[in-house]
Amino acid sequence: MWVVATAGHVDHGKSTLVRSLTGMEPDRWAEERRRGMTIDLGFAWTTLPSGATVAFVDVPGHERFVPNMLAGVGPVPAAILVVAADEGWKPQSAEHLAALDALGVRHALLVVSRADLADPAPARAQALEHLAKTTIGGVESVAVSAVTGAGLDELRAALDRLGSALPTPDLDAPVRLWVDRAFTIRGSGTVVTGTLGAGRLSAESDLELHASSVRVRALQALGSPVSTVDAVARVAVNLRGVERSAVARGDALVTPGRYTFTDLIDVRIHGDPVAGLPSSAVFHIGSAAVAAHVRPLGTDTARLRLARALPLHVGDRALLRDPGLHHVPGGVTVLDVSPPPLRRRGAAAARAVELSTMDGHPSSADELRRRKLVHADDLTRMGVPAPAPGWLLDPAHEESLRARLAAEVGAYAEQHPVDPDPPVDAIRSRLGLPDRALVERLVAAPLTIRDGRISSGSRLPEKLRRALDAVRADLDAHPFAAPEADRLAALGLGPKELGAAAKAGLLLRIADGIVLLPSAPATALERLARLEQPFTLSSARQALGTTRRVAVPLLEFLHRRGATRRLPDGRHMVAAPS
Ligand SMILES: Nc1nc2c(ncn2[C@@H]2O[C@H](COP(=O)(O)OP(=O)(O)OP(=O)(O)O)[C@@H](O)[C@H]2O)c(=O)[nH]1
Ligand SMILES: [Mg+2]
Repeated sequence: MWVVATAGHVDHGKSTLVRSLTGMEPDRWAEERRRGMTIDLGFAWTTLPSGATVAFVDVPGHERFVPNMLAGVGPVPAAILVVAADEGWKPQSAEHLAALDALGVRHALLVVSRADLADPAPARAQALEHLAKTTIGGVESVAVSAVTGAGLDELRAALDRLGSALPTPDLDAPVRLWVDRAFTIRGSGTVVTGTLGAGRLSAESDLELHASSVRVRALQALGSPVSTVDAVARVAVNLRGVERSAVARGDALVTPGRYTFTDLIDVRIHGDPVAGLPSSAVFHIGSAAVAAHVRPLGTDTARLRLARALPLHVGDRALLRDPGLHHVPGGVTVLDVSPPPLRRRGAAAARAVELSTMDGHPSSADELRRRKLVHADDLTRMGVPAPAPGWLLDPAHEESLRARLAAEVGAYAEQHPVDPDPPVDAIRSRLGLPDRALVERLVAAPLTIRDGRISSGSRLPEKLRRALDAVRADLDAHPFAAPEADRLAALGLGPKELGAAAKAGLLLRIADGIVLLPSAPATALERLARLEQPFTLSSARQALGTTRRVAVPLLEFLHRRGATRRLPDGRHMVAAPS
């Protein structure tokens, strides 16, 4: 099956043509038949001489119903432009053609209708001239009369040629079925219909509707139940557990995890200059028509804030229309479905420059360069093929993160001399990364991860080590000249750092603020043992070459250890070795 939409000015004979070709009535509503005018979309199908089935989406030509027309042609890859021989080119001939062009419809056929009423040649020449100016270019044309039947066989043959020239649909592509009708069938529940442009639908499969999961209960194509439907096709989907009121034209059923539901996009606008656009317009894609606030960014690019989120991909073609002005500005190409916020001063100007380099062609390398860090699942949802699963890092960004990580690990160690190894999560949050797995990936030798912490191998940070080296050098020269408070302060050695040094066995803390080398007690004992026993504090101070500030706590320290004894008269003696 393939699907073709009609297009053309009001009353030019679109519905009559569909009726003549299919024997089915495209004007479904009594009001349409009473007024002799199509209001909403009509659906019909027939078998062509080749045996192929073609389904028609018949659209209204009246200018008031252009939104319905757009909903019909939006998801359809081919169109029949109908121009009446007796009327020639008219405003909605032009508007519909511009819409087809903007939406990227490349395959079309010109039908000059009502050929029994006038010579079709002038209308044909006029229409071909307009078509030639669009990306549709040259097309086949057929003159027909629904009254006499002239040209209908030729038209059937031309339709077969149009159908066989269409690109083969990608059946592995994700599904995005834009709903054009939603109704209830007694006993079955909610049914939606649409044109399946790509991919494959199966009964009992799961889809997303408004970013939540729904299940397909049953499928129909061309009025008959089927278990799977391949694109391109008209399809009716019976949904399980979805209220009729929860779904309407303009919604889309999509393959789970394959589309970004977004209300903020950056786009390129083709045709009219962006500066001339109104600040509010209607964004049309598929069967959806959503109010959009337009913020120009650059000469042909803009940021659109949509009134509701739509499932979109980078590269989607859409259309912006100002309902007040009955003309179609050029189409829109979606450049970014997850654009960065523009908060900083100058961010909008920078973004405009960036957008000028983007073309809507999905590229993971470009996305990585711009985003620096992105999850493969998010790329997939943007319609950008991911080169690998999981988190993806721009190579240049990865290098700079690795350097920042090493610096953060060092900084953490300085702030936490006692426990210098930072928890992985502390570094994750300092680097502003969304996942521990990324930190683990950035940790490189000499750093390692041990027990959920990043270890730099050396227990003490560099700055602390240098300060301690200075103190130890002083003490090597004068073992009992404990550094004064101002010296310690100058070296950045507070109680925390001294505690860490003590823990690491680099210094011995004999009292608050009094540090010596760990070898000091043994050296002291050696010298004190050479004194006449017992000895006074004063002689101990002289033997050690120090002051009371150190001698008093040192003797207390030795006493606590049982290395010296204190006599009732206040003198000291070295305890006999036991
Ligand atoms: N003489 C003649 N009249 C035709 C032919 N095709 C359509 N008509 C008449 O033209 C009028 C409009 O035809 P429709 O098929 O309703 O036109 P339409 O393009 O579907 O109109 P909208 O859906 O309202 O845009 C009707 O009165 C038709 O009977 C034809 O080939 N010859
Ligand atoms: Mg009609």
